[in-house]
Amino acid sequence: MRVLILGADGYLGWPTALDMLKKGNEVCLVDNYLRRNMAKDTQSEPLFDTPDLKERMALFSKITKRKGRVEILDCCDFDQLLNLVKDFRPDTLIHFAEQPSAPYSMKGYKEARLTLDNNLISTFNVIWSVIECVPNCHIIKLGTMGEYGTPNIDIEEGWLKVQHNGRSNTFLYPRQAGSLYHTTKVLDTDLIWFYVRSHGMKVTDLMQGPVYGISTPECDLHHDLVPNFHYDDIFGTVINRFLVQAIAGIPLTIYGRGNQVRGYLNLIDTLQCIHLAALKPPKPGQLRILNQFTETFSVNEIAEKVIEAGSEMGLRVTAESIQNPRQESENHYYNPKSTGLRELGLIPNLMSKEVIVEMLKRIKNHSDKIQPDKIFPRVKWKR
Ligand code: USQ
Repeated sequence: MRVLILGADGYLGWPTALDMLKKGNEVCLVDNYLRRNMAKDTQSEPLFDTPDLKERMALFSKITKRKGRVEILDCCDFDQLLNLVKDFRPDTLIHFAEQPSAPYSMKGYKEARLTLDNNLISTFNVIWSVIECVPNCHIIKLGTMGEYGTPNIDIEEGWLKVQHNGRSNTFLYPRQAGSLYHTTKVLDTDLIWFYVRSHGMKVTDLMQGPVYGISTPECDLHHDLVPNFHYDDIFGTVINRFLVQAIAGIPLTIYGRGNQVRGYLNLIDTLQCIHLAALKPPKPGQLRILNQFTETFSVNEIAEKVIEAGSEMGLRVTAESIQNPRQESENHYYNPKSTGLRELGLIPNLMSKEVIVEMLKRIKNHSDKIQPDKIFPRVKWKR
């Protein structure tokens, strides 16, 4: 396959690119370093320094003799993206090029506006560059389980059959996101669904839960190939944050009552899901929505698991409920379905004690780099 990866410098984009190269695909990696710059601006730098995309790719190709093309460009610039798509002619386009942080999107007007502009315009440009140059290309778009929110009914996989006054119809499952970031993903889905209907596009929208994990087999070929790993309050996801807090001896920061349940998955399973989706595209005119997580936990359950794994390593890990900076339900029903990816062949790597211990050991090797002032929440949803 000819695979175009937008947002290839990110936590998910970079390991996906290496995985696609290893599998023998022709890969073009695109990024404009938005996340790197936002992390610097908000003092949220990752735990490990990562060389820039061109340097990292040069290193990977030196080790493996497999080389991806790297382009530094902004997907919000339509002409640049269109020219690249025209030239590279992808069979599969994977769109990660969005501002990924819910807290960042809730910081203030400037950050909310950047999130809205960047996420919607990049998606709109992706759609139009495919329509204009490669209408048969399969778009794989990273959405989020957070699009659904926490409704008091079972969460279906993208669609809901509604019975009304004796008639029935199937609609996009109702969405009610809990941050502006998550709301931009809802708007993306609506945009995509419109163009799928009007232009017969082939799109997979992956509703992904929070991801955890440090590395992947290809990223482990050299210490400079490891993905960026955030543990700060803005870009760090909850499990990665708890691992760092455990090593730093800081009580795990449970927001509010800690009964918030989400669907989680290991970084290596994100790569599996994307590869499986790419191998079996939907039909023209089909918007395929897949719920992408492997297991659900409450925040309290995650804390218990990290405490248990920590004690195995002789660490005395504690947890503390702190005021929740977000507006979210702390006690809610949560029963999301996720059968589509398993039907495509996903074999989940679950969050066992061994997996957590392994991650803790890796972080321990970098404990001197942990900056405690990056840990406590700095952004409140409501001021
Ligand atoms: N939480 C804590 N303590 C912390 C950090 C988070 O209790 O120190 C709680 C949050 O309040 C929330 C849950 O953990 O209830 C998950 O938070 P998160 O920061 O791991 O995830 P979130 O902000 O929802 O966003 C992350 C990614 C985002 C992706 C999303 C999937 O940053 O890009 O879309 O996970 S989902 O949440 O399913 O929408």
